[in-house]
Amino acid sequence: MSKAYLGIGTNIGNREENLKNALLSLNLLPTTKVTAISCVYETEPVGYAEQDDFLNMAVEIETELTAQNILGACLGIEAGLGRIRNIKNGPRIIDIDLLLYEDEIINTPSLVLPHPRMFEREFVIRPLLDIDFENPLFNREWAENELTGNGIKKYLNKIEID
Ligand code: X6L
Ligand code: MG
Ligand code: MG
Repeated sequence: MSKAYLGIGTNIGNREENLKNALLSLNLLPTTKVTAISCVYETEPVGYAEQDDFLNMAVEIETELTAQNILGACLGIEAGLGRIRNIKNGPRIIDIDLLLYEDEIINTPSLVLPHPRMFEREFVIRPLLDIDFENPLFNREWAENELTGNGIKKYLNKIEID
């Protein structure tokens, strides 16, 4: 069984529903269980400013799938939930990023792990630290200027899945 961490973001439509649908879909993957979820944050867009605010969260999964399998599954779930890829860094119904898979270092054209820009993005790191503040994969000493709280606010302590 392997542990992996995923970042999820959405800024189109019913954002809470989109997050719930992503969690439900992940939990339906073969051999896979969502084992921890972060709080939900409302975050200002980064990379392309002229779009609505995001909801972002992180999840931990346990799975027998490989990192490549998970990547493929995430792209499949995104498509299934109606994601259309047009503007680079633009608005999306759902974005599911594989951030970490155990302590594996992967450098292939389709997948780079750990996610190369995760440590620069507070909308990724904040939720991960909710899940496991101690995890050596992402608990390195954060410089004061890295986790500012700017452009990110807690939106929900726990998303309710009925
Ligand atoms: C210079 C150039 C500085 C580009 C930053 C940052 C590009 C982030 C892409 C960047 C740059 C991204 C989300 C988002 C996106 C999200 C929030 C990306 C991909 N996804 N903003 N922007 N949440 N708040 O999930 O992460 S586009
Ligand atoms: Mg992303
Ligand atoms: Mg993505």
